[in-house]
Amino acid sequence: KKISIIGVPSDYGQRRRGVDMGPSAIRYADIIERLTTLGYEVVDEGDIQFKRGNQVIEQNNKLLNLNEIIEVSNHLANKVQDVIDSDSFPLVLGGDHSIAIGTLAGLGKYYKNLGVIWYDAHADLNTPDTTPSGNIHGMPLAVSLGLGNDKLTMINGYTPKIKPENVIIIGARSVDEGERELIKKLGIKVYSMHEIDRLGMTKVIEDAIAYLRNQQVDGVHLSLDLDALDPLYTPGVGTPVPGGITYRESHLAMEMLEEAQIITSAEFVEVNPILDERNKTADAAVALMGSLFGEKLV
Ligand code: DIR
Ligand code: MN
Ligand code: MN
Ligand code: MN
Repeated sequence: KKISIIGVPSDYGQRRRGVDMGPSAIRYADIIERLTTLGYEVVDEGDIQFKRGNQVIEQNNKLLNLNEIIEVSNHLANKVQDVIDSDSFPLVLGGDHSIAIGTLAGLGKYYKNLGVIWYDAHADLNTPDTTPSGNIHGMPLAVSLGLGNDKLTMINGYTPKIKPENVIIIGARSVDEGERELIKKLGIKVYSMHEIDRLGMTKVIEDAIAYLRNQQVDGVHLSLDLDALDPLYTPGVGTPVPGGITYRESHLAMEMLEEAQIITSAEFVEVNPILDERNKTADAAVALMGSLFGEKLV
């Protein structure tokens, strides 16, 4: 039982500074101790190295900081592959959600039928044609499906990284028009807040697990954007949306995923300590990681 922590201090996928400090905030919230107590060998791989500094705004107004994100993604994809090669569980700490491009580019080299649980208030299915913001953190799911800018879709030399029928979005409540059309066109499974309210989180996760098993996936990646939770519980995020998933529902989801022993890699993104209340969001992230890795209340 080995977990490798990979920090990705990137804020290039959006315009609010501070999310590059997410990995520090999560380490400060005692992630290593928490997982070590559960009996894992925890290896901190440190942070991915790349040039950091002022964001290059408007280099391309439909693909903000494109070149920087390509560099981060390449480094991260390589690191994720190294971790899998060492028979360890890749646990990636963001950074904004654009880092998922690199994570999935690494994972896709090993998993030919990877399942993905995208736990997020947003669908992250924009392309340069549909983006309302130019922010690449609104695009990583589309990019991984092979849609969008070629330099992004071709990271690590191949595309697509995942298949639409293996993706499940949970927690959506802020979806752009182009994303809505893409969800329909590709038939992506979405449990929006409506389904979570109506069915309850227990049924949502049971269904999600059954669906992925039926797809005969060879692994499942959990991409958890802390803005999936209601901003009451995770205020330290760049794009908070009210009406979100509760803290307890999220723990339940993690606990059920752990019981099913289905998750083979994970990333926790969008923790921005500058926007936070005394590291509450990183604390929540670490608590959820505890549940995901088998912490029990009694
Ligand atoms: C919006 C916001 N859909 C965009 N996306 C965010 O800019 O593309 N994703 N915040 O997490
Ligand atoms: Mn470099
Ligand atoms: Mn996201
Ligand atoms: Mn989001």
